[in-house]
Amino acid sequence: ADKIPASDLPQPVKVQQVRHTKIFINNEWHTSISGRTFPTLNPATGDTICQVQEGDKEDVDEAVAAARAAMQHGSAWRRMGPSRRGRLLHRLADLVERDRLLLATLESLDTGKPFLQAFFIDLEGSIETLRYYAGWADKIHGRTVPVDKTFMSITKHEPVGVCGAIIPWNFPLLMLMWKIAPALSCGNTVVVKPAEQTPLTALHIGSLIKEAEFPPGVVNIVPGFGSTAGAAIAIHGGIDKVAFTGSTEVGQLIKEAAAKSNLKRVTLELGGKNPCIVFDDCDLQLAVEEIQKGAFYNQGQCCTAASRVFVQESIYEEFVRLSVEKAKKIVIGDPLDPRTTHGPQIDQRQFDKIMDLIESGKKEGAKLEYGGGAVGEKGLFIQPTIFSEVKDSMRIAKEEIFGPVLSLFSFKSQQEAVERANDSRYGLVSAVFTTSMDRALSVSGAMETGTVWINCYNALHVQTPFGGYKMSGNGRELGEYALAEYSEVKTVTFKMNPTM
Ligand code: TXE
Repeated sequence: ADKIPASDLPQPVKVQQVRHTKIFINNEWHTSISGRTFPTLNPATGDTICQVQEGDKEDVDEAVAAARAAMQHGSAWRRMGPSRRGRLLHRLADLVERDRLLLATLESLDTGKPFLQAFFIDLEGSIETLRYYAGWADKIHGRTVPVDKTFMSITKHEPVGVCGAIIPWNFPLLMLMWKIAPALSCGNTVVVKPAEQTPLTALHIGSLIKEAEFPPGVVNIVPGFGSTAGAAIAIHGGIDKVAFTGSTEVGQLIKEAAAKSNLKRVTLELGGKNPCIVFDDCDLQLAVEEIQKGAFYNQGQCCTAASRVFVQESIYEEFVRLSVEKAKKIVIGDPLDPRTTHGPQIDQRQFDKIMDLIESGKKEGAKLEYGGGAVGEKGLFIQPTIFSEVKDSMRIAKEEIFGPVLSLFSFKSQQEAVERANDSRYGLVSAVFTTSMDRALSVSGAMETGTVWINCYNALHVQTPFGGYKMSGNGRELGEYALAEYSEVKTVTFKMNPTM
C-alpha cells in the first residue's frame, strides 16, 4: 500500500445492510432450528452490525447430513473429475476477487482490522490460497509400489470424507480458506463454523459457493458459538476430520471429543509465545522494523505474534530506543480510514485479558517503555505497548497475550538465547536476526518451532507448510503437506499370474 498514491488506494464500500446472515446448508439459506439469533458487533464502536442466525447441535446435524449426502458414491461431487474441481476453485477465486472490496469492508467492520490490511493481506492471501489448491486438484495422485513376490501394489489418495472446520476471529476469511481450499481440492465436503465474533465474510463466501455452482452440500456454514455448534462438530460421529484454529485449551477439548467419539482425524493450529533472537551482528534497523510488524500486526492478535524478543546485550539499549521511536509512528483510529494502521481489539474479553497482562507486567517489575493504556472512550483500542527488562518468570513472558505487547529481554551468549527461547510449552514460529550464515543455520536448526524466519517476520507463503511443534498444534496447513491432512491413502494390491 505504501507504494500506491493515496488517491488510487482501494476504498471501503458503504454497507447499508448485510445480505447474508443465515445458516448455509445445501446451497440454501436457513433460519436456526432454535429460532435464536446473536448480534455481531463492530469492535471500533461497540455497535451491533446485524443479527445472525445462531446454529446449534441440531443445525450442525442438518449440515453434516447434507455434507454426507454430497459425499456419497455416485453424487455429483464424487463423479466430478479433478480438473473440474480445480476449475470450481478458480471460479470461487474469481468471485472473491470480484467482491474483494465488499469482503475487505465486511472483514474490517467485523474484526476491527484496518481496511487496507484486510484488502492487501487477508483478501490477497485468500485468493492465493484458492488458486494454489485449485492447481493441485488434478495433481493429487498415488504411486506404483514394487512389492515382493507375485504382487503389484498401487496407492490411491482419496478424500477423507466430511471435514469440520472451526475458525477463529483474528483472520476469519483467510483461516476459512486455509481449511476449505485444500479440503475441496482433495474432494472432501465441509461443515464450517466461523467464530461467533466474526461470521460475516464466511457467510458471504456461502453465497459465492452457490454462485460458483459447487454442488449442494459440498460446503455448509453454520454460524454459532463454540461450546454449542463448535462442540457439536468436534463430537459428531458423521464428521471424519476436524481442523481447528484457536486457543490451546479448546484444541485439547477438540482432541478429547474426537477421541471419545469416532477418532476423527484432527489438525490443530493453536497458540504461540514466539521468540525472536536478535544478534549484535544483525541489520539493526531491519530487525526493529520486522519485529515491530511481528508484534503489533493485527493489534497483536496473531498466533505468530513476536512476543519474546531476546536482544544481545551490546545492542539492547539501542534496540529499545529504536523500537519506541518506531512505535510512536503507529496510527490508531477508525479501521475504515486508509491512514489507520492500528485498530481495536476484537472484544471486551480479549481487551480485559490484555489489560490484565499489561498490569501484571508493570507489577512484576518490567519497565514500561511505551504505551500500556487504553485509547479513547469508545471501542476497544489499546496502545502499542513495549516493555523492557522483562524476566523469563513474568506472566508476560509466559502467557500468550494476543494483544499489542512487545516484551524485550537481553542475553549474552547464543547458547543462553536458544535455551531461553525454547523454554516454552509452545513452538509455533521463531525468528533470528543475524548476518552470519553459520549462525542462521545453527540457530534455526536448534529452534523447537514449526517455522523459523531468518531476517524477516510473518513471511508466510501458501506454498510452504505452517504449523506448530509442542502445544502449538498438530499437523500442517498450506503447501503440499496440507493435502496429506485431507486425504486417506488406500493401498490396492493385485495378485499377479506367476507364469508371466
Ligand atoms: O479462542 P477459542 P478465544 C488464543 C488467544 C486468545 C485465546 C482465547 O490467546 O486470547 O485463544 O480466544 C470455537 N468446541 N487464540 O476464546 O475459544 C470458537 O467458537 C469447539 C489463538 O476466542 O479457542 C471459535 O470459533 N469449538 C488463535 C474458535 O473455537 C469451540 C486464534 C476459537 O475460539 C469451543 C484465536 C469448543 N468447546 C484465539 N470453544 C490462533 N491460533 O490464531 C470455542 N470454540
